[in-house]
Amino acid sequence: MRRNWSAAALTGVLAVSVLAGCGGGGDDAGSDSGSDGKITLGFSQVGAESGWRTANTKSIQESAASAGIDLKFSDAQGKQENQISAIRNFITQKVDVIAFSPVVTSGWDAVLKEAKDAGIPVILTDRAVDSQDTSLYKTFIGSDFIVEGEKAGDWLVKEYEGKTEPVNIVELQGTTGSAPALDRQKGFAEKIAANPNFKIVKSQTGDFKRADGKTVMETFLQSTPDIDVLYAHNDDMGLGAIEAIEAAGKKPGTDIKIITVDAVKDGMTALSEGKINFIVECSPLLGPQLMDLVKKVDAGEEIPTRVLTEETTFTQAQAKEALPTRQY
Ligand code: GYE
Repeated sequence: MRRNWSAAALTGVLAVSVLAGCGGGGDDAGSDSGSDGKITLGFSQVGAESGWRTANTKSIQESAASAGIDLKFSDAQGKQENQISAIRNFITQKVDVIAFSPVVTSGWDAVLKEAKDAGIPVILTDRAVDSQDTSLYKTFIGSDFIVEGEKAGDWLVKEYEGKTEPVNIVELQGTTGSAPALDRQKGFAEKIAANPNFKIVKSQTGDFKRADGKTVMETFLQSTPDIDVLYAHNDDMGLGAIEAIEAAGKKPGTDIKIITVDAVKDGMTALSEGKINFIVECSPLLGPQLMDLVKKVDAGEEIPTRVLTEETTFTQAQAKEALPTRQY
């Protein structure tokens, strides 16, 4: 399909690689692509904020290795400016494909345009951007976070079916301005609107981190004695909150019902122990599918503009059953 740029650039790229073959070309660690015929993928990761993220990084690194793709991996430590400069570096290094998991949704147009002008295809991984111009990237692979929030809300609505007393909910949001935080909040809010007894009494970011989940939950517990439910946008924040709840002399999962998202091993263990009541799965194992898309994009093949991850939900019994074979 879009052979136009690849075809036009191909001769040039080959010539440049041959010339650059023994001369470096500015790449770090001498991982000069092209000379060995490998596809070079520049990947900018959000950071290492959660168990989900660590599993995602592992999946990407392992599947790049087994797909024979030369991966240039960059960790942005949670900062958008680091991601922007990593992407600019990838452009300078003339990688074949760029993939990244955008820390927040907004502010990407300029750098994405630079990649497009350089003829380097971009794949969004895990999180979306709010750019109006969808020609700035080839595809977006990842979960539907609104659906995840809806699944969390549906469970709660069922759990309190037929009950009439007020239900005080506190929410630990993910990273401010990130697609999963925005969408998990939205999907959940839409579903719980079905029951007028539900009230979100506090909602604050815990940045998807365990330590922040703990400290924010401490402040929730101090200011609001009457918490019935905690909805945490990921397992890690939920696990941090559990520590705060126990320190306050309350029983997580019993005194306060807890719903989280991700279903990483630590979360699933807490669920199997009854400290969490329900987990919505979000799979971090995007590596193999991503490498497949990278190869197709590099070959100029047509690919779907949206690739959705398949996911489920877990109750305590289901967590017990799934834990022994859980990969992450
Ligand atoms: O749920 C959270 C991580 O973007 C889906 O980011 C991802 C989220 C995941 O830090 O644990």
